[in-house]
Amino acid sequence: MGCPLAIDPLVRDLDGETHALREAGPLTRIDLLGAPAWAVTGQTEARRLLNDPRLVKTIARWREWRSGAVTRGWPLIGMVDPGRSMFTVDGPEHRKLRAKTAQAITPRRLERLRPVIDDVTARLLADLPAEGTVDVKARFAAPLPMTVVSVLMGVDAELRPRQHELWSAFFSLRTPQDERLAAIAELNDVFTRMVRARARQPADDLTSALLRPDGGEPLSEEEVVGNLSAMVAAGHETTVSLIVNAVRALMANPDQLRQVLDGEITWSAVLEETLRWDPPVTHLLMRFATEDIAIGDTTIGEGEGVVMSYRAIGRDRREHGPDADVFDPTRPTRAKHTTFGHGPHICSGAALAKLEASTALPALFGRYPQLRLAVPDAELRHRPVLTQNDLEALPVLLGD
Ligand code: HEM
Ligand code: PLO
Repeated sequence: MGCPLAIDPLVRDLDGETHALREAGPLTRIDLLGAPAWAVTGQTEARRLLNDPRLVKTIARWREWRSGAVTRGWPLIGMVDPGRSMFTVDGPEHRKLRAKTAQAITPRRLERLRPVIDDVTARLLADLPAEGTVDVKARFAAPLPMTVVSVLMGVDAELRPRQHELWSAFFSLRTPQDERLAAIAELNDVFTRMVRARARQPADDLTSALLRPDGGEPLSEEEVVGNLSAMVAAGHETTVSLIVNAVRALMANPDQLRQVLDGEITWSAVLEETLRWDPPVTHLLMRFATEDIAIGDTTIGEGEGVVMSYRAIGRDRREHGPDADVFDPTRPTRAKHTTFGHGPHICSGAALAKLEASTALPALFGRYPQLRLAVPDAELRHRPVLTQNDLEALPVLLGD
């Protein structure tokens, strides 16, 4: 077996890393800041493993955790040991923890959020300075999902700026570990206070709904806090990148942008191809094997960790053909990606993410059809976030 491929926490060459992973095969050994794991880069293998009950979320099954090789000092610990929520349990318990949130964001219930999405989009657009270089990430793409998920869950407006800072510290691998652990503790405090307030006085939000037993067994305070934290983290951190990466891809492909603006290519096709080609999630940490699992000519050993490397999975040539590295919203397989996951933990917020992006993008390009990058594309940099595909900034010129 070759040397495990070390994943760069500073994300200095994301395309290079995605290619190296894909070329290493559908299952390959990686090094995650000192911890060994398997990376899955093939779509067929990913789907098979995501439906395999022998792979579980609980860190108690991880060999490196049991041996003490990985501790809370490991920078990625917040992704694999964040406490109890739908994200960290499996089987019947998982179904129970997930049911109410999944029901609350069905397409029908989402209609209630549409006016919020429209209003926030319009306000953010109106506030953009018409001249000079504008960071569309900071000024447009980032505030929308944070506001929408906060309204959905009932997070008060005055808490949102601090939330933004705390999540940013949580994800960045430049954050010293003691500061990251402090940010995790503060987030947990804020959400616990919020859940207690809703328990005393329910409001018309999903956090209050999570506290209602509705004839079933009630969730514990820890479970409600965990689900709230999962929704806020997942609901904002991913959708920002979907909007940013779609804007970037269109600016780099002016012919396709023209076809989109002329109505020859749909916004939905642009979103699906962005989700495949440059997805919001680079690596999804982590699942653990409860017994040896044979897949192809590889065996994942009992206790080993498995990462879904979604960006490499989107470039699988067996699924998308020899030109899988080309951004092409007209490709027939554009929607046949696995970017929202697969199996029991498949993303429950996919419809919401698409609703937000399919409101934001036409509004932005409709208002500013001349939109173009203010710096060469090659100068754009990623944030030091191993799991998320997160550009530092997207500087553009809006007008003529
Ligand atoms: C789970 C991707 C947007 C809420 C997931 C998973 C993926 C994913 C890959 C599977 C995790 C796993 O296998 O453990 C994305 C992408 C998004 C997006 C690419 C945007 C383009 C959202 C939004 C929300 C959301 C807007 C909520 C408002 C969740 C939750 C889970 C999840 C709660 C955990 C589900 C579970 O473990 O049962 N997402 N997501 N996501 N997502 Fe999303
Ligand atoms: C963030 C820390 C929370 O305390 C627990 C949590 C739950 C859901 C996770 C989220 C964390 C990180 C971002 C994840 C999200 C589910 C989907 C989202 C992984 C660990 C993606 C795909 O990026």
